[in-house]
Amino acid sequence: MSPPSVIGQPAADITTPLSKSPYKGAAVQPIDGSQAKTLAEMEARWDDSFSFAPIRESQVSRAMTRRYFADLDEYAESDVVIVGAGSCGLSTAYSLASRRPDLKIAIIEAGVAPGGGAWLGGQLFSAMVMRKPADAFLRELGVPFDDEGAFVVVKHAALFTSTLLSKVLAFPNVKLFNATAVEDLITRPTADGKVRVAGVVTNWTLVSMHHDDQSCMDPNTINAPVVISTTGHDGPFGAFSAKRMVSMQQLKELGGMRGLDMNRAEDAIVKRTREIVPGLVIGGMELSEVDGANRMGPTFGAMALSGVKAAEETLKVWDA
Ligand code: 48N
Repeated sequence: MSPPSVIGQPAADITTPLSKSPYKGAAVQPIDGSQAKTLAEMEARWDDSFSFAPIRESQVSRAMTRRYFADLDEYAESDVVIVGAGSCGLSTAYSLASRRPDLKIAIIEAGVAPGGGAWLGGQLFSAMVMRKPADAFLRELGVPFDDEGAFVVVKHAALFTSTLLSKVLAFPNVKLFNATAVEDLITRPTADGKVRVAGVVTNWTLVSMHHDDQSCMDPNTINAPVVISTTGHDGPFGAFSAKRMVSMQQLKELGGMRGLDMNRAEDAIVKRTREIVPGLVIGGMELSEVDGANRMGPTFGAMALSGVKAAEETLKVWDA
């Protein structure tokens, strides 16, 4: 029995695209080998003969743990550590990894889900606005957008973030350690009595959140000559490195994020993305807590271009 008709037209065959689809220009995906081509074929393929290849549970455990611990071993010495996989951190990782496939880049993200605040546009609305010239970054990623003149709109923020995330994770020289928090920074003294940042101190995020009710849950470490901190301006771990620089007396005080002013905020955040102390570059909204930039609210161009700039500032440090 053929399925009930959709939008008033009986489907001749559920594998045949509806000719009168309301989704104009809907890309009709070619049916590839993973999909049946006829109703008869559909029925046949799920019969008693269907079965997954056999496995022993320990094979699954070893497939995961061998890779994870090999990665921990390999990235214990990284060339760059990016703290925070929000829109700025991921844009930084993309810009750096695409330009320098020779650099080993570790991304540490406290959340189980990377992406930070970039899964929605603003007040839980879906669309994401980016002011020009950030559209160039979207073109580089291949993210489609509507051009509205001075700004562009991605139809769903998750389209930007998932595309960026998938490209970052596909780089062979990038490893994402999510559900992992940076709890401190590794430092070295400099000749003038200050500090150079030389890596990060990490722990499982769930462990970091229970230091007060458990004892002796010491952390792990990653050495790296450059750390890029993009931990945002709020959230349970927000503005992490800015706050740590104050508590280490390398910054006098937090700058204190100012009120919302899109025009001032986005220019300032991108222009001020820089190396704050030797070995530590800060970008994205975390910067508003370093020197009191305004917030920009639901527009994300500065996050993307602050990431591009953070990558360039890092290469300056690296090539210095
Ligand atoms: O998305 P965020 O919070 O930060 P950014 O700077 O990438 O993007 C900011 C942007 O989403 C806005 O806030 C927009 C533009 N609104 C502005 C406004 O005016 O309100 O991502 C930071 C990421 C998060 O995923 C955190 O989980 C993570 O950093 N994080 C950490 N990860 C590891 N260790 C830590 N200590 C840590 N702290 C935060």
